Amino acid sequence: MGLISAFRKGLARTRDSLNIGALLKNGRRLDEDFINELEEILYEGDLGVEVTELLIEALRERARRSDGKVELKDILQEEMVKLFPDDYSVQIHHKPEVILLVGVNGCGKTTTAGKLAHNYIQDGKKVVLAAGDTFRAAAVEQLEMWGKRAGARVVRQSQGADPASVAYDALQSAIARGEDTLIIDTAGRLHSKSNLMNELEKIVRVLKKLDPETPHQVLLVLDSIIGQNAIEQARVFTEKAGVTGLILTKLDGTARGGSAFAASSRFGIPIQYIGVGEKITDLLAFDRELFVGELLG
Ligand SMILES: Nc1nc2c(ncn2[C@@H]2O[C@H](COP(=O)(O)OP(=O)(O)OP(=O)(O)O)[C@@H](O)[C@H]2O)c(=O)[nH]1
Ligand SMILES: [Mg+2]
Repeated sequence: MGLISAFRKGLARTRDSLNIGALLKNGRRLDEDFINELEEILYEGDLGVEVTELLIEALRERARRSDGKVELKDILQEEMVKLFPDDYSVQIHHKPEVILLVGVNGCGKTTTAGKLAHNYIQDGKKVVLAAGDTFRAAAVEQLEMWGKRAGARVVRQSQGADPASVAYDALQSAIARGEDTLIIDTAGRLHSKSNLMNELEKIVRVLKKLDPETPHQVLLVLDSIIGQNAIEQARVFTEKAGVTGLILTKLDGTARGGSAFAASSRFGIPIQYIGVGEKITDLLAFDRELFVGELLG
């Protein structure tokens, strides 16, 4: 499947539910009526109050300056794209590149670890997965299954082991073996439980003993269905673990894709990937033009 159709599939429900396409029909112009109708849709579409106000203000400004020459849909596309931070391009090479996956229970971390490993392996990288969820029964086996599917080595210890120690071992062996990418899975944790959040801090601290620049990426995995809750999760995980990017999973199953704007725009944290299904190939590098384009239909 091509990238555009994959984005289309992933955003179908959100697009149909927002239905901005209908609003754009019948020769509408960028006037106060249009802006008010759009504002209502956005409030209901999980973009959040702050982001909605930001967008509406930008549209009013455009309306003041508009000479009517730019298509309404193009104006909307331009202003919505601007809501996403645009600094994804920072691609400094590290070997190994250390990626820590964090998030609440069931958001899709382990699945995403497998999909990410697959993506990197497709890119010709040697990938190692670290089974940092030592808490949940069968978590290690689940990751090993993904490792097998993707063709990645898996570093594990026994259930109940210290996740920081698993992460440390994995990094040490990845360095020794000259592997390219280390992806660390972690146990699901509620952002409101401070002991579990401190455990994340410890993983980061211990990795830094081996290499102070690691982890290079801390990716917060967010289940799209949580909507506005994404903001609070992004706030706490960023505070404790220095989140560098977001991964929005299960977009295929929900109409709440608008929350992507909220979490990303509010904290200026770029979305790196979106999950659009349960298969190993269902993880797409985020592209804000494609994302907004598909939303507008
Ligand atoms: N439809 C769909 N399902 C997904 C996606 N990503 C993950 N899932 C499903 O979500 C469920 C939970 O995924 P896991 O990867 O086990 O989530 P987790 O965050 O590791 O869960 P814990 O380790 O228990 O915290 C599984 O049934 C996955 O197949 C996605 O992008 N789309
Ligand atoms: Mg898991």
